[in-house]
Amino acid sequence: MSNLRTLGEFIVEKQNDFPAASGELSSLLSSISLAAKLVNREINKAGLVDITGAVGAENIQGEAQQKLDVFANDNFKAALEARDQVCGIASEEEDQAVSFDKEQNQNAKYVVLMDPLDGSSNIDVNVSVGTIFSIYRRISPIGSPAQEEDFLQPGTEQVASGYVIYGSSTMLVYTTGAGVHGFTYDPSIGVFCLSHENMTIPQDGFIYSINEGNYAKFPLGVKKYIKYCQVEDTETQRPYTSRYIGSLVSDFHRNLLMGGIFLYPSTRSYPKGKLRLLYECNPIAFLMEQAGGKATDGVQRIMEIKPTELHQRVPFFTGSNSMIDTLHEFIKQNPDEY
Ligand code: P6P
Repeated sequence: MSNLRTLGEFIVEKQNDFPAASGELSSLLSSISLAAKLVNREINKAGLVDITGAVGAENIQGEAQQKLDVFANDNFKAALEARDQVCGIASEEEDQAVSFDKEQNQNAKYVVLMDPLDGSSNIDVNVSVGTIFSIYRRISPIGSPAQEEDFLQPGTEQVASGYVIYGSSTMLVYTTGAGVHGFTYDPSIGVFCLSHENMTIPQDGFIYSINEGNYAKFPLGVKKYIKYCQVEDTETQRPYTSRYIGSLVSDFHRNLLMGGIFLYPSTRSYPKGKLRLLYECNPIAFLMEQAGGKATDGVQRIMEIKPTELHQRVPFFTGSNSMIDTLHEFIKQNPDEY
């Protein structure tokens, strides 16, 4: 008798972790896993069909939209709209939030924010990419269209978040506030199977992840932390290892498993940081805190930031507690100087 536990079975088992929801989470997450399987199939053959490369359009971020970005966005949006639990979505690929019109959607309790294909510029060079999602209860009245306020809630209000990583194997990792659980996709049976129950990040880490090409533009405190990571000191196992893939989900997933710190500071080019608060930093922060780590903007918890606009960016630091604490010391000693 196989001891395989599928995503669906696990969610039902843990149903009571998702307050006041009779089966809604399982249906919501199964729609996400369905869309993930479709995106996974297209990514795995992207090199064979004309689906890599740019569509010639730009998204609101001013980034060239890759064909798979659009494919992923449309598939996740359709999968979520087809279920009765979601009244609207916000997406990195959509200029405005989308309120679903059908009655069964307007009677729904939840909104989903997502980056449908993060790191998609890496697809053409066969580097892992990911989908990131965040689930909130709506604030606006049930039975009405979703409103902007539903999407501008602080990360502490998330009821669930997760990511899909399309890597050497495809995994779905999520939390509902009761630990972080990872499921590996078995394409031969088309099912996500539990492979990493209760994922926790080591309290100490020895990997730092940052795009050092931007070193000259970093705040002084971050520059001093990078030099700290590079100094030889056997007692603290430095120099640390530098690992940076340039795909948030991949860098995050590796550090979650092995310990480490990911840094995307503000720079002169991105004075507010590059990563988006609502559909990159908050969902990742929820997972990291549930895994026993930290996620901040260099000063405060990411999840306590009150959002002001859909696509706002923030400086983002997340990882093992001891590494985040050390970084904060350097930032405190060297207030924002470049
Ligand atoms: P840079 C991908 O475009 C992304 O949003 C994240 O996945 C990744 O962590 C970051 O940008 C990489 O940015 O400036 O180092 O190329």
